[in-house]
This record gives sequence, structure tokens and C-alpha cells, in this order.
Amino acid sequence: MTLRKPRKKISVMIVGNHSAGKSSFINWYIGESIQKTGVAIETRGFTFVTSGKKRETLQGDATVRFYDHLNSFGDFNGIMANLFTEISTSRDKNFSCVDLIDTPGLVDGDMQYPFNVQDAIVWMADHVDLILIFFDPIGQATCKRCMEVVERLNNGPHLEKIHYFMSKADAVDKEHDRQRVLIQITQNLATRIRNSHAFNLPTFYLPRDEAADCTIPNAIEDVCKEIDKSINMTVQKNLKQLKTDCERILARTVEVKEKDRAQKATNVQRTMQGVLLSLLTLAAAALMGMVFTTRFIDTLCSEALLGHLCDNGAARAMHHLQPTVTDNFNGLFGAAAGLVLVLMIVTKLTWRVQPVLNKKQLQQIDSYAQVVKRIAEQEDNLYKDYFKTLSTMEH
Ligand SMILES: Nc1nc2c(ncn2[C@@H]2O[C@H](COP(=O)(O)OP(=O)(O)O)[C@@H](O)[C@H]2O)c(=O)[nH]1
Ligand SMILES: [Mg+2]
Repeated sequence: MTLRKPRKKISVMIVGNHSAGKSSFINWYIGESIQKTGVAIETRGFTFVTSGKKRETLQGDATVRFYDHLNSFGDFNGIMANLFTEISTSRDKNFSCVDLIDTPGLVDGDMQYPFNVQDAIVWMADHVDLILIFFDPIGQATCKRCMEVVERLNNGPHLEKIHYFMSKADAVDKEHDRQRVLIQITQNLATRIRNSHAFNLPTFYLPRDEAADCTIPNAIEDVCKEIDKSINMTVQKNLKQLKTDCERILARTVEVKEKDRAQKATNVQRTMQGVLLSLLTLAAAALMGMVFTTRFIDTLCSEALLGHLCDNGAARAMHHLQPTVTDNFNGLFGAAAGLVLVLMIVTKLTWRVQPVLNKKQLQQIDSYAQVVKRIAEQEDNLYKDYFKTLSTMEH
């Protein structure tokens, strides 16, 4: 029986063209300048930004150890030197429940990535809870690499995880420019993605002093809401998983005990059959002895040997039978010996007891069941607590 321990945090992967504001968004979300931002192509690798007790940077090897479910990510040629974890002490927003994954900025042209960047993003998509795709209106939002990644992600099994946004909306001055860019991105995507009719591309920008008088609607709250929603869904999923795991363990303990009971009943039956067969074997052996004794009764009853024991009915009967037995000695003795052999084999085959649980082991199983029952009760309370936080969040 395999059970997987639930992950404590959700993972949010941010994908987009180079300079779409991925790193800036992460810095804004955690309220700390952890990721380098700027026009140069700063982020060539993957960076996990996570909350912790101490500010720390982990290199590739430590990162795959830290996130052991990502072990095979290291198989991508060239990734290890371009994989980092930034641990920040920030507790801003819901950062303590989130791992933010900054991905390499996508650009076209002869830009050399140290590993297959598209494959790596698509691989990572299998291991995250939420994928935020940022397009920026002044950069290469519709670059080939970017569109290809979007198309591949969209054709994968993760449709419901993916959310698209137009970032840096304040970078365009006029509303009609923003509309034009929106249309351009949407049209470009329409040919590549499923459900494109239901496609919407909220625009956001980071709240900054320079953007204070910007009148463009800012959907930055929606980006945060997607993250919150994903956290809530994961909480529900984990609670549900905990419940099913508890049920599975309890069912297994019942199953093990039942099997043990059945095994014990079978063992009793087999032991009884074994004892009976052993007695029959003994009887056959006695018969063999009697045939032998009858054959040689004269010799055995000679004074020198056991003469003093021969004055009884049995010895007389043997004397009486001796000529017949002597004539057929080989056949009779062989048959009796054969019977002994056959009975011994049958006894051995029948009297095979299966391993059963001892008292201590049974007590241990009972104690497991008790612990799991207690956890199931706690799960119930956790659910109630969770609903309570939801209702306080709403009001
Ligand atoms: N006007 C504006 N500029 C932004 C915004 N977010 C990021 N930037 C700028 O865009 C540039 C690229 O941002 P960066 O986070 O490095 O993009 P990345 O390549 O996707 O990580 C930087 O100079 C940022 O200051 C935004 O919301 N509005
Ligand atoms: Mg960046």
C-alpha cells in the first residue's frame, strides 16, 4: 500500500516572454527584491522562490534535494548549473503557502539557452499547481518560442491550471494601443489554443509610484486571487486525500485481520488433518512391523530371543498366519512400506500451516487503526476550521 505525503505548499510557475515582468511580479508578491529584473536577459534558468526562516540561495543540486519530487528534472542536460532556490523570510500575502517558480524569459533569434527551455517548462507543468502566463505589450509577447510553449502547455493535460494575463499594462500610454496589443495577442493565440472562444486576457500592472495616475484597469488582484484559489483547492484536495487515505488504511487493517482469522481457521483444520494422517501413518508402520514379525515369528520366538513373550494369542495367530505371510512376504511388506511412504508424503503436504500474526502484531494493527481514526476526526475538525476561515475571508 503506497501513500504519498501531501505537499505543504502549492507551486506556481510563471511563464512568459523575456521582460514580461515575471521576476518583478515575484518581487512584488513577496515584497522583497529577490529576483534580478531589468532589460538584460537575466533569468536563463529556473528559480524557485520559497519562504523560509533564513535568507539563503541554493544551487541546482541542493534544489533537487530540497524538492525531492523534482529529482528527474536534473536529467535535463545543462539544467543543474541553471537551477536555483531563493529562500526568503518574507511572509507577505500568501507567500508562506506558495513556491513561486521563475522561468527563463522566452525570446526568439539566436539566443542560446543552456538547456532545452521549452521541454523543461512543459516538464515542469506536470509538477505545479498553477501556471501563470504573462504577455507584455511592449516586448516579444508573440515570439515564436513563447507561442510554441503556450501551445504545448495548452495541448497538455493542464488546461485548468493555466491562466493568461497581459502584464505591464501601464507601459502603453493609450487605451487604444492596449486594445490593439490585446487583439494581436488574442489573435495569435486563437490559432494555437483550445477553447479560444472563451479566452480572456485580463491586464495588470504592478502598483508603483510611476503608475499612480494610470487609469487603465488593473487586474493584479485577479492574479493574486488565482493563487489564493489554487491554495484553497489544494487545501481541499489534501483534506480529501487525507480522508481517503485514512479510509484506505482502516480498510486495510480490517482486511489484514480478516485474512489472519481465515488463515488461523485453515491452520486449525490442517493441523487436525495432519494429526489424523500421522496416526494413519503410524498404523501403517505398525502393519509393516506386524508383517515383518509374522514372517520371522519362529526366529523371534526362539528361546534365546523373545521366547518368554510368545505365549499369547497374538503370537499364536502369527504362527498360524506365518506360512501365508512368508509366501507373500515381498508383496505384503512392500505394500505396507508403500502405504507408510504415501501417508508420510500426504501428511507433509497437508500439514502445512501458514504464517499468522501473533498477539503483539495484532495489537500493533489495532493501535494503527486507533491512530488513523483519531487523524480522521482531526481531518473533520480541519475541514470545519477551513470553512470558518473561508467565511471570515468572505465578510
Ligand atoms: N511599466 C511597467 N514595467 C514593469 C512592470 N513589471 C515589470 N516592469 C519592468 O519590466 C522590465 C522587465 O521586468 P522583469 O521582471 O525583469 O521581466 P522578466 O524578464 O519577465 O523577469 C523591468 O525593467 C521592470 O521594471 C509593470 O507592471 N509595469
Ligand atoms: Mg526575469
